[in-house]
Amino acid sequence: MDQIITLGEFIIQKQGDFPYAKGELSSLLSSIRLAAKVLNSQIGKAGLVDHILGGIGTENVQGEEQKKLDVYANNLFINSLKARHEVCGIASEEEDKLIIFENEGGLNGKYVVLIDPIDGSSNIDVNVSIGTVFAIYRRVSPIGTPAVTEDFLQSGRNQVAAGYVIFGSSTMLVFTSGNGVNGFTYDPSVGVFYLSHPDMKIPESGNIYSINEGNYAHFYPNTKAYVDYCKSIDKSTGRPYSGRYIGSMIADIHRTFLKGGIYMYPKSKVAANGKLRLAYECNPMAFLMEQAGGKASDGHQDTMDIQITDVHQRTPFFAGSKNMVDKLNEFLKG
Ligand code: AHM
Ligand code: MG
Repeated sequence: MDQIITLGEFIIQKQGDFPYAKGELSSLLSSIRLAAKVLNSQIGKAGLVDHILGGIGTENVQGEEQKKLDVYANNLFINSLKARHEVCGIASEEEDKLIIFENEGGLNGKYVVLIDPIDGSSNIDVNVSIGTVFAIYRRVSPIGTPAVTEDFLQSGRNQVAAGYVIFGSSTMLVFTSGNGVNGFTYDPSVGVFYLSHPDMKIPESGNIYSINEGNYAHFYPNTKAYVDYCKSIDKSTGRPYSGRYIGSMIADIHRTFLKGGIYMYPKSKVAANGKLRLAYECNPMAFLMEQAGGKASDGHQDTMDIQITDVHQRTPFFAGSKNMVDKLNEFLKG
């Protein structure tokens, strides 16, 4: 790369690429960038600071124990997005109900944000990568009125931007606004995200499969058959594949973006629709995947074509290299 570009500069340069560009989406992305920086500094201290680490004894809407950092991150993103007056409402994994901004700035906001503030919460205590994943839509309700449920139940195809932040060995923000995928790496000493992965493309094929295979006994026969296929020997297709499963979807998908492979969270006899949430986990990842030349599916249809009826609905999720997702779909069709 012959030129150093910061995320801030990139957003300004590309403003014209955003649909309905008037700087609002840029401002919105800037507030996510700011929250990501603050969260980064807190996550770095998570092992040190007792009042952030560990459970607080309440459960979120999914019935999962909320970690303190989840609550912190949730409030951070809500407050940061509210402050910019571009957003009329937020749906969060941590909130049972939609958050509708009824202040003047909120009523006039043109976008809704759907977010999982901390994905991979169970990895916080063990110092393993976690992340934030978000989807941005234009509202469908009239500007000047409070946001309504329909604003949040839009087809994944209507996303105007989506992205994730991975807090790993370095912190990265990866996003798309429908013109390819770009990744930015954070330099904490300067407090700046630099464009490090321009125009990310996922390899068409790979040799890594990523699934919680501890659930194998609960999988349906077609899923078991595909997992067995990944582990069987066929040198012409690079099998057996390597198995990698971090247990943080963002980290597993990030690796998949860079190295190729397939990430899977299937339905099973104990999880009728898998585990991951369509609106704020799968749809944004599917948008990024397609923009990078990859694919995301529930085994039957593309993730972004799934009909959404509930903001917290779950879906089986398979994402990664196009050829591998196509192969998986063949197995699940049977
Ligand atoms: P979370 O948002 O509550 O952290 O849950 C989502 C996470 C994903 O990051 C990850 O892929 C999955 O749950 C792991 O679940 P499991 O332990 O069942 O394999
Ligand atoms: Mg979470």
